[in-house]
Amino acid sequence: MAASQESPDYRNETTAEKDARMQWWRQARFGMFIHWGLYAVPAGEWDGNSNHAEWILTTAQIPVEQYEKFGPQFNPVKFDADRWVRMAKDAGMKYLVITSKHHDGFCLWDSDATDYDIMDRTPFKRDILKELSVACKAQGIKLCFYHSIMDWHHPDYLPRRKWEKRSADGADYPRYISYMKAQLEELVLRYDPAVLWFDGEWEKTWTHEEGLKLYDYVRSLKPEIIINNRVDKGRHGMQGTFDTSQYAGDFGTPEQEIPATGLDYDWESCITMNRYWGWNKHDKDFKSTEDLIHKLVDIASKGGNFLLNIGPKPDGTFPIESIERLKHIGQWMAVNGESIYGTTASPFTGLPWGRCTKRIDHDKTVLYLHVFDWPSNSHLRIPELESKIDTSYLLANHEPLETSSDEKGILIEVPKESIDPINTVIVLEVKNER
Ligand code: H79
Repeated sequence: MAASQESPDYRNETTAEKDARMQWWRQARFGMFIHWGLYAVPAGEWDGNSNHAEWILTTAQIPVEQYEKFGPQFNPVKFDADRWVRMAKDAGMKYLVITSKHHDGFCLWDSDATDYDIMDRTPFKRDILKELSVACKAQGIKLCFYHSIMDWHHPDYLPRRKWEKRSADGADYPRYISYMKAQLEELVLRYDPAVLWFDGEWEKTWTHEEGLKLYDYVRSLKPEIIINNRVDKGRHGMQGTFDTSQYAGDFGTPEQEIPATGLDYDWESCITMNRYWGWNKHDKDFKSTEDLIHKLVDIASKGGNFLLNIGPKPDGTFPIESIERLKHIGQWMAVNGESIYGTTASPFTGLPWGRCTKRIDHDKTVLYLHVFDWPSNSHLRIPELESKIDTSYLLANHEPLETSSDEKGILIEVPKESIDPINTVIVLEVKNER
């Protein structure tokens, strides 16, 4: 063998270098997650049970050969990449994370490393990731990939599920790692993703050592790429927090939850709109638009990003309930986006009526007060604020507001009626907050 080359340690970067790499992501604050694959075909249903989704191979214990039969049935003729990207953009989202490969191992692009993909196993025969990359580029949305380390289909992946009949004889896990790396090279070099979002890292076969190597490998393909913490073994369950000094990963990944307070590193909460990630036709348990906007604001007020999931149908369309919610969130964002993009965590620990986001603008600090519960007496009180107020106004119409201060903090005179009952934003410009 040739003398081993010193490979750069990509985790050893300066704060300024990391800041530059994370800049667009911190500005973005809001992205769309898309879980789509063969599991959309059974739509959550198997053997009379309807409590399945993207995990159906495992939760319904479907043998691989039988699961493969969903391939010929996957023909999303209504898929329109421009339309998907437009819906994300109109909702105010700045990036899109789609499952290049979920745990079932099926690939949404034309991979050279396997025939278990959209071109070879479906009548659709269109490279979904290619079409999305063109649409995202045209519309200025960052395209990102979710890629599962766990793979229930690849013969070299280990361990097998306990209930499986497939033999593990001849399975070669290091060869599986090479397969995954070859696929990641295709994904990065062909489609230029802005983020790689790993998952399925928790099985014993995946090690901390391989996690570090995979992180460096993906960075070597595209040094400015951003990688989540599930590349390595540091994640604390669904909380998604991790020890950034020991483990690789550029951001934490709380799943279906929002941390109680901010974290001292970057993080992104991924949350479903209804119960399941993948399409389940019985799942009508959608969160309200109000709830989703409050979640977005709650997350921004703690310095995180919100990755909101859609589970498209097998015909290539989004569920109607998702379309409606995206549209309504977009209407709120069109008026109030300034209070979200590029903001940082609130200086307040708890506000009885809502949340606060913050922007430092040269020598002034702009506080955005998100009023979820509009006061009935026209007085909005901001406790614990001792700064000198420069100006205050309603973000929606720039109507100025009167402020006063006493020993209990600041008092703002607000109109009788809110502008938006879900969340009306008041801007406070202060010299030096707190
Ligand atoms: O892709 C979606 C889900 O299919 C996937 N992640 C989101 C983004 C997902 N996989 N598993 N789960 C969700 C729940 C699994 C939780 C567990 Fe564990 C895996 C429990 C034990 C192993 C993660 C690792 C939580 C604790 C340790």
